Amino acid sequence: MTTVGLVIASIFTMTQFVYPADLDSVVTETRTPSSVATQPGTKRALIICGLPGDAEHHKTFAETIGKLRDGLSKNLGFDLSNIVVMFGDEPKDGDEEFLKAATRATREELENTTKRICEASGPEDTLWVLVLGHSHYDANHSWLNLPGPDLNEFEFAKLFSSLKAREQVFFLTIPTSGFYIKPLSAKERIVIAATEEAWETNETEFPHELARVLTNPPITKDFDVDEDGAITLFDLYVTLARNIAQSFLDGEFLATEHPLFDDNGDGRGTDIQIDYLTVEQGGRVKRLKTAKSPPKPNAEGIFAKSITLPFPFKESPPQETPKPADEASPNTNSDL
Ligand SMILES: [Ca+2]
Repeated sequence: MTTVGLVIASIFTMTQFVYPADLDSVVTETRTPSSVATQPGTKRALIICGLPGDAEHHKTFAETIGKLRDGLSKNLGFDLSNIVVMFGDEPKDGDEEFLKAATRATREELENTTKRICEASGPEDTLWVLVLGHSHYDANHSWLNLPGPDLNEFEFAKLFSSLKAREQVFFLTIPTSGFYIKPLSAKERIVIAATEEAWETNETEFPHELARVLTNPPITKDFDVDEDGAITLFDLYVTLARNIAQSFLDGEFLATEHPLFDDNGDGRGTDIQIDYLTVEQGGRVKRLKTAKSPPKPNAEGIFAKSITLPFPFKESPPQETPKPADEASPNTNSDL
């Protein structure tokens, strides 16, 4: 990220953490924003991976699920016992124990498990739902590929219709996931889709980038994309969208996934990342102009900015101090 020397005052009410004055001078330390410690309720996560495909994809998805679980547990305060994993494939010898013990992600088991989670979740609780795997679009619906009967976006949304948790976050990381926004959308429910609607049917990079950021977050000053002094769900989403856009640029590929975001319940996904991506990344970087005008009531992203995430505070690595020329190239022939 390019360094912008502007500190944009937050217009949102939230507990903020303060950067140390000498940000670049200290090696990594950890610290938890105080607002997270006061969050009541249980934090649950449900990771659903449909049919992964061939052996290579089984391995890739298994590794990504492992990282997601690690990141949720180590960096976001989810107890491992409250992270439920459902996997579409039969376990294989090389799988980790948690995956071997995972419930099979069939339609029937999804109905049972989500019913159980919805019943257990109270109004003070948190539920994050992460969906991975493959899908197919039949010109009417996006279908999550499962062992046995598949599930479309409306059927998926219905699984969570009775959910009362205060913090509800959905990451639909599958192809054609833009279709899931409309049926899932609700006021103060965050729905993130890896792709637009229509024909973004290619395998997605989103779940793997999510796993990378959750396990190895950027340094805090880069992670805080809106520079409000807190790492929130807004920052996480924009970071993911930006990293994915940049990865297509780096590979000189045409971007085949364009993430969308909804948290205002209007049923329409928005590319709220657009003001934080460069023109080359598909954005328009107009942060200063945007930040000067207060957002409209019910604007997309306001609720996400109120959800502070307990990522450890991470400093810049210490800079290598260049050695003076005479030290860098000692005169080994000083006796001559
Ligand atoms: Ca922020």
